[in-house]
Amino acid sequence: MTQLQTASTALDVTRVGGNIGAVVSGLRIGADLDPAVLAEFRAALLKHRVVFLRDQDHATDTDQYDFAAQLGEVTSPHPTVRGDGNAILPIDSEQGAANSWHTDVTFVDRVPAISVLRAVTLPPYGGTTVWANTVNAYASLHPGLQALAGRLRARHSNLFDYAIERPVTGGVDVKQEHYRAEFRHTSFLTEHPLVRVHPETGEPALLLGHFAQSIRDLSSSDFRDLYALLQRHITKLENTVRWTWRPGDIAIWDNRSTQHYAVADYDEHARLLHRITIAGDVPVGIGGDVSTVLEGDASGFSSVRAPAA
Ligand SMILES: O=C(O)CCC(=O)C(=O)O
Ligand SMILES: [Fe+2]
Repeated sequence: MTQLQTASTALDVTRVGGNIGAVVSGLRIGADLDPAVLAEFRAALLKHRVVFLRDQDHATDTDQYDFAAQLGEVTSPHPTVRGDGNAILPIDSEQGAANSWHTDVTFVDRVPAISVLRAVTLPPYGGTTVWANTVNAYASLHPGLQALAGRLRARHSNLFDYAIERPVTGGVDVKQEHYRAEFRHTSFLTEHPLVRVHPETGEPALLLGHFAQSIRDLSSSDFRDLYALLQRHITKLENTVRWTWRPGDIAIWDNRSTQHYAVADYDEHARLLHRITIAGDVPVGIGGDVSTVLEGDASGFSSVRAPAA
């Protein structure tokens, strides 16, 4: 039998779905990871779009931060939400649920590259998270639709209409209202190419999700129909992976090639995760066009990484 010459691998990568998602084992998060391990980890992340680490029960906020800092520049918690005042954005069921499809923080020009999400408190049932592959969604479109999408630019705002995306049932909750007000206290509006080229892999990906509010020079009804059509391709079940959280789990996703959705099916149970994001580039379209800021200054969120030439 021929011996396959492969680089020594420190990590085990086990796919979860055929189009997205893998469990990575052999990595204990914290400071000072071996550069070779980090390189392998990053390659797995770029390939599988979202990777899951299990059994990281030792991990504290500091371990999460130290790990994240080895993946790139850590951003502040959020452009409008204070979080822990340093790097962590608590994803707390008391403040609401992210149960609509989105890519994180697309209302600024410097869309985060990577998100690192750690389970802190989990409900006894439900509360899964689903990710979808936006590179695959683009690649599987009809060439005519690819050409159409490639010519368009969408406007993303943090003032999107929660009432439409997430109908409130059972009255308005004070903590949720407070969070919503904090989220919206400064308005951001950024125009992105609808198809962005992934800065590390060169792959085209659809850039949409719930912060997208309009498409330049398109009527709102045409926007809604086109948005629905493209989101349907993105969120086709075969293009997704659904993760059932266990204590000690950490999910890391490439925010440039995915959308995600937090399934809010855990009744009144508490659910808390801690998120850290890694700074990303300003998106560039397939024609070389760059995202432009229409409103808001995100310099306090992360430094701007110039678009790759
Ligand atoms: O609650 C979750 O599982 C994910 C929430 C979310 O959208 C995020 O962490 O960016
Ligand atoms: Fe999110």
